[in-house]
Amino acid sequence: MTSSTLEPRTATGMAERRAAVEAAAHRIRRHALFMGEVQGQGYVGQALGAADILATVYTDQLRFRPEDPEWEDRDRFLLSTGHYAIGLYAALAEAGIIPVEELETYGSDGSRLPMSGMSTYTPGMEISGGSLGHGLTVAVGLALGLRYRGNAARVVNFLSDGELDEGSTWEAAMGAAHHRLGRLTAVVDINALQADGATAGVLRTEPVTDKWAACGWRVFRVDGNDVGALLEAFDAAGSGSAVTDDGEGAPAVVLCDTKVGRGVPLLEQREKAHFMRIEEHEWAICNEQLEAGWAARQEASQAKGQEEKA
Ligand SMILES: Cc1ncc(C[n+]2csc(CCOP(=O)(O)OP(=O)(O)O)c2C)c(N)n1
Ligand SMILES: [Mg+2]
Repeated sequence: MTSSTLEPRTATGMAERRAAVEAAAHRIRRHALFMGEVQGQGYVGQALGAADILATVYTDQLRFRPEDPEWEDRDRFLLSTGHYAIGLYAALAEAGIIPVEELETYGSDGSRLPMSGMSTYTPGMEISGGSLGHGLTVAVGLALGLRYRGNAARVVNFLSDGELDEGSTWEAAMGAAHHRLGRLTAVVDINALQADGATAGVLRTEPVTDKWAACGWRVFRVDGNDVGALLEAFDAAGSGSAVTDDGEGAPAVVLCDTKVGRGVPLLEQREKAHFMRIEEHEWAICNEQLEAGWAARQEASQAKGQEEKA
């Protein structure tokens, strides 16, 4: 497995930033398949779908010190969806907060990397998230507390579309706008899926853009597997004239339409995608498909670059 530690924001130009994030997203996908294979199952589809979001946040957006995960001025990333922990562990390994070698302990007895995220177990895991629908409420309190203390850290809360079924999410959304928490960003993984089936069939939450706007948020909706679009949305969400130096302003939400299993066609087509059981012989196919897709994309972007130069 390739390993590398990413320093946040080493790249400056948009093309460079995008390339750095895309490479990190690929490694996050690789790590996720590796962890899934060790366990033989898991929330692999979510990690693959959200890899571009996680890479954007950890490679490009957040300020943190890998050697000091408790650094007081760090930006906070709150994963309210505990079952997405596999994706976050991959991102934390990429960020240098946990060792890449530790990923193979995922889901094992005594591991710091349990299947559902636990803040007391894992460095860089800000909250425990097994009970869904609470992350945004914690994020609101945290953002408010940081502002009272004069700390300019950004708070980013990652939610799933299933969490939009929960009343507590909307109470928090209204509270954030009421308190003008301009340094709070919510990011929603709209993968159109929940444990009980398609999101549209469980509870119709659309039009979600209008709902967030009605609660007083600045809203950005993007293809959550398009790194360029993610970078632009996160840049706009994080700063700008919309937020005062004291952090007062409308909070921002980045609504990300993603594809479960993204990057591995075999898994993109799975019907039962919430908790994937993957046969032993299928892991090699998954890894091959991931690498083949990445190689093809690299070739295409190199050819495009040469065309543009010519
Ligand atoms: C408060 C609460 N209610 C129910 C559950 C059971 N549960 C676990 S995952 C899940 C699906 C939630 O939707 P989403 O996160 O969008 O699913 P995914 O995209 O990962 O398939 C549910 C209902 C839970 N963990 N917490
Ligand atoms: Mg979902």
